[in-house]
Amino acid sequence: MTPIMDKQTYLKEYLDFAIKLSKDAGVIIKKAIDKRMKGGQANILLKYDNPSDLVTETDQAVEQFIKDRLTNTYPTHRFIGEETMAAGTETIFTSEPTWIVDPIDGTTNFVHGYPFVAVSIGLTIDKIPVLGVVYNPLLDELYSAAKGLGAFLNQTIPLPLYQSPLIDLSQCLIATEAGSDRSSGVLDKKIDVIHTLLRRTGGVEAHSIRATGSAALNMCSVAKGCVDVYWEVGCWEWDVTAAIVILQEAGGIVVSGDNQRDESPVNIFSRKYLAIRAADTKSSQLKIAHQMWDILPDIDASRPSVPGGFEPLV
Ligand code: LIP
Repeated sequence: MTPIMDKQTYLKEYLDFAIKLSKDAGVIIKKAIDKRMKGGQANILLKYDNPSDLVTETDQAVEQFIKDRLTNTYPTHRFIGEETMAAGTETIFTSEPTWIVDPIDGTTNFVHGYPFVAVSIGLTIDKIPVLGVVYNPLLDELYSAAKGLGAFLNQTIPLPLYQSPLIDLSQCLIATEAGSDRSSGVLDKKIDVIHTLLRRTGGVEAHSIRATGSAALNMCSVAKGCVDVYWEVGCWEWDVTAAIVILQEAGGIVVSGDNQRDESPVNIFSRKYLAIRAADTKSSQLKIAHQMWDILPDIDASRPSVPGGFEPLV
């Protein structure tokens, strides 16, 4: 990047770079899954000894591949990656350009061959998410966006694909996830929310619930317009940063997934996300957000104490 470049020009340069990087990473993921589906091993490891939070050697290899390529190309930029943080590196978040990467979002799907697996590459500048690329190499679907440049599927098809008025939560298709915290204090509250969303008597009786097993792909489905709402508590900044930009550029909003009713854009480190698709008016999006907030309990998603710490150092 040269100083005379304007913001959109360098964002376009970063975007082209991230798209190529995601496709190259996708080749590694695709090869690994093909090998596994022919009887190979996934070499599954457990993160923090949690049997519900899987990591594989492919997650680690793909993250190293992405990190090396980023560091060689943009040596002054910072890096936050799922596996780097899991290995105990501190999360340092500054105004410098910072790449926030999940090498495989949907690791459990990767292990089972369920085809909702994505590499997620986000970028913040001045602490604001400005660029996102989410690539599913199994379905060959690439979602990309940069601030002010629009959001696209496979680089040419503008998002959202589908658009209709947002009327009421009862008419919504809602994505959510079980997540990796299976303690009953957390799980019971999530199941209660799902029950309230689906129940007829005293509930919302929404159209239905979906779960792809990938936060990034859930949010990209909202960007596409085929899912109206996505709510998750407990996933991480690397799961959502790229997809937040894609959804925002597709006309959607992402606010806090707790019950504080904060209408401003979500803090990417909050681990509580509520995404609403594009609609003809902001007030109809906020109506859906408030209807969700009406039923959301307080769920603990504090950042665990692990070697190196997980609180972002700012
Ligand atoms: C996963 C998320 C998923 C969430 C899991 C986990 P991973 O990411 O995308 O939506 O429910 O807790 O965070 O671990 O496959 O990168």
